[in-house]
Amino acid sequence: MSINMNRRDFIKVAGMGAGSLAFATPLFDFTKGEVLAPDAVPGMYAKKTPTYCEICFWKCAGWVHTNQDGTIWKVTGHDDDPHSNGRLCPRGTGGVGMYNDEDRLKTPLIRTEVGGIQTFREASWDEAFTYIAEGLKKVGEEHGPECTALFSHGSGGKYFGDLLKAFGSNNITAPSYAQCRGPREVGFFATYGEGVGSPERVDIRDTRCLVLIGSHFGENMHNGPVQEIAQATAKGASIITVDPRFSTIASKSKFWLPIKPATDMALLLAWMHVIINEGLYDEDYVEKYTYGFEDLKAHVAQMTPEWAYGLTTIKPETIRETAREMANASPRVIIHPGRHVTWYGDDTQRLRAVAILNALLGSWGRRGGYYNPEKVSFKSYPHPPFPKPTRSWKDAFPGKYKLAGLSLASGICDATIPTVERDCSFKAWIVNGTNLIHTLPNQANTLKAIQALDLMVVVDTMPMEITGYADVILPECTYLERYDNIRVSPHREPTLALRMPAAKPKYNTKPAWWMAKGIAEKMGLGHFFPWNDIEEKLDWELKQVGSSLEEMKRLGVKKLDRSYDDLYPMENLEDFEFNTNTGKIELYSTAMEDEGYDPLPKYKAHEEPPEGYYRLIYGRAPMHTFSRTANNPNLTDLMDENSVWVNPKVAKAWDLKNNQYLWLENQDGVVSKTQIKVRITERIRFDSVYMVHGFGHTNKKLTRAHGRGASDADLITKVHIDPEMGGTGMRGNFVTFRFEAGEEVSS
Ligand SMILES: Nc1nc2c(c(=O)[nH]1)N[C@H]1C(S)=C(S)[C@@H](COP(=O)(O)OP(=O)(O)OC[C@H]3O[C@@H](n4cnc5c(=O)[nH]c(N)nc54)[C@H](O)[C@@H]3O)O[C@H]1N2
Ligand SMILES: Nc1nc2c(c(=O)[nH]1)N[C@H]1C(S)=C(S)[C@@H](COP(=O)(O)OP(=O)(O)OC[C@H]3O[C@@H](n4cnc5c(=O)[nH]c(N)nc54)[C@H](O)[C@@H]3O)O[C@H]1N2
Ligand code: SF4
Ligand SMILES: [Mo]
Repeated sequence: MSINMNRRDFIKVAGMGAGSLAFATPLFDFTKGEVLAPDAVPGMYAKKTPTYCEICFWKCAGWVHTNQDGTIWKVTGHDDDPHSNGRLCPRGTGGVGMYNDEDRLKTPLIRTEVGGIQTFREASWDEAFTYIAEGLKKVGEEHGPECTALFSHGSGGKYFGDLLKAFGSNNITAPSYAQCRGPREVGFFATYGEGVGSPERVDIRDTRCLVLIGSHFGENMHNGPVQEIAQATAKGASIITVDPRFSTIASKSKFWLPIKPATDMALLLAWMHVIINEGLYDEDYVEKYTYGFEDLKAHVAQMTPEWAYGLTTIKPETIRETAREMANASPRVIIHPGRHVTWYGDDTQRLRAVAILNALLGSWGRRGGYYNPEKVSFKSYPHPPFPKPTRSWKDAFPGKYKLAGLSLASGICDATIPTVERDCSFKAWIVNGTNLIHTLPNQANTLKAIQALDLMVVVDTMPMEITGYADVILPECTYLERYDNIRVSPHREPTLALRMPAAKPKYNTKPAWWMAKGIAEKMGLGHFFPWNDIEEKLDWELKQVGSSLEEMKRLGVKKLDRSYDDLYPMENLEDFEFNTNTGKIELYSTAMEDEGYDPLPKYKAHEEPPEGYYRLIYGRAPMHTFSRTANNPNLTDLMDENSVWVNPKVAKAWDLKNNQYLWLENQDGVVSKTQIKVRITERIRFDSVYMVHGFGHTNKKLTRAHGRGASDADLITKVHIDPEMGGTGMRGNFVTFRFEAGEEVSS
């Protein structure tokens, strides 16, 4: 790596021995679909234990099946669970590979120096906790506890969050906001006074028309929508897919609009133009519920399909035809809000346009549109009040990102790099379940921040890239080996779901709750974790809502009744006051205006690829989740590298051959650290290339993932920041082909 790393070198040498020979052979390989009948092997089907999946954040509830000797052999869906409806996706089924992966982190490790070379040494849990407690306290004394931050993605984050809050810091962040769905929440909140939430409140199963702008279900394997799309299409629903790539879902759609990337706003505005000018909108709904219709009408008056054609390359007739298709289905139509929406930096505004279009068609609060979700009102085990921090990450960005509803992972990273103006930068990070090297854009910036830290603790299950920069590594056991908080996510009906250990943790690994409580005790903060063990805490919490741990161990999932019959609150134009300044759905956003942002979404031209470069776009593969599954033995069996999709015209111009390996170089001269295979296909436009995110691992300890495929994250050095909420637009990077390695040698 070119960056100076004296303070914290990436540690390549395996400093660990314990358990490294312990190799657990999976009972058998069921990834190719040959799931044995329960009685196929005597004694195989001995026990099932409730869980909810951690392979992605859809959190499907299921059962973990163990055989007589206690070995986990498969995970299946839970029939009563609205997230999974009894079925897991390929990744969830392959979750057992995470448990069996022999490359797992096995024991706590502490950075040390031997003969001038940095390495990790094995440590006891007690030693590791003492090291962390002292490190955090030192930062607290020298700079204030507010100079510590938690980056977390996943269940254990709640416990480390409580640890940080008990210490006096509120700087708790996840990449699922500024790198994922933040702009969507802000765009919808500004319009409806409510966000979309997760799972998304979209009533796909009863819709008549589903519009997908970039959302690539089928590759994006979120279980609920994928199942509901099948239900809806079986009942005759149509799908309109807008994607520069012929995605799996595009192939199942009535209309595929191969839009020129970065121009979706023009299409959305032209659709509004047609819907308003042809009188296709839901007049009663707009009249009763919305604010600013006349302003919107004037705003889109000139934004004709002919205007949009010049920008989007979508023919005017197709724009009209698809607008009519949506209107015919109204109000049972969903212009889907998407999920990973941090694309071009004007994403909050694009999502505002999506929100407005839904309002014109009267789909919010209506069957087949957007339903009103409910979750169990859940009380956490009581603890003393947390101290009030006097500073927060926001202080580093005066007057900026005023609509950010949650903290920004990228913002905290930026505020860790010291500047002369700022009196305190972040000095300690706890990183739990997020591989920031692959997750945050602009790796050089992330590494610069890491070099400025006094302490970095990484809690992970695998020796991912981020662990190589840690001072202390804490190995978490997998979700199949632990308790976590009760899942209470909102849905059509409120549910509870339990995750409990199906097997003893392998190696010297432990659950997050145990680690956070242990560190708190070392720091004299044990009273914030006033339960003896997690079972006591969960049982108390469950009893408050009329269940118990004993009951949940039997049921796994418990459905509760809704408190009100208001799944579709606007179905019959019932009175409703929205949580906005005007109490209405704000087509014209007064909140945006008050903060100095555009009250109506505007089209903004984005930079085009220079000659010989192509826009880098990325997405998901059905059998992998981000970078976290790339070493999973079951899932690498299904897909073990990504490829770069190249249009035949481009391939011809560069004389590329299918399956040829090459490197990619971006507009800033940054070269991918690893090689990637070429896939020549008409399914991608000539101005873009496409790859699946999550490959191109450089840590040699990932024996299956190391060096396989390339990482889009390596090439995302330019970031377009959303002015409203700080989301990091990552699709404004351009790449060209390169036939030799870059200077950076993979670590
Ligand atoms: N370039 C690029 N960047 C992106 C994206 C992209 O498509 N391209 N996608 C963005 C989006 S939408 C999101 S939501 C984020 C996702 O960002 P992340 O969630 O950070 O994604 P991963 O790369 O999977 O990193 C997860 C880490 O958690 C570890 N882990 C897995 N299970 C456990 C566990 O049970 N306990 C603990 N302690 N650790 C565990 C894994 O080993 C891995 O190191 O990334 C964002 N960043
Ligand atoms: N299998 C699997 N499923 C997952 C995940 C996973 O890791 N693996 N992660 C989950 C998470 S956290 C998230 S956030 C979601 C992300 O998944 P989604 O929210 O569905 O999709 P995006 O990542 O926004 O978009 C990817 C698609 O956008 C297209 N695209 C690129 N540029 C443009 C453009 O300018 N305009 C338009 N209209 N389309 C464009 C790409 O060709 C690609 O098909 O997936 C979720 N589901
Ligand atoms: S969608 Fe798949 S990976 Fe995600 S939680 Fe459900 S089963 Fe697990
Ligand atoms: Mo995401």
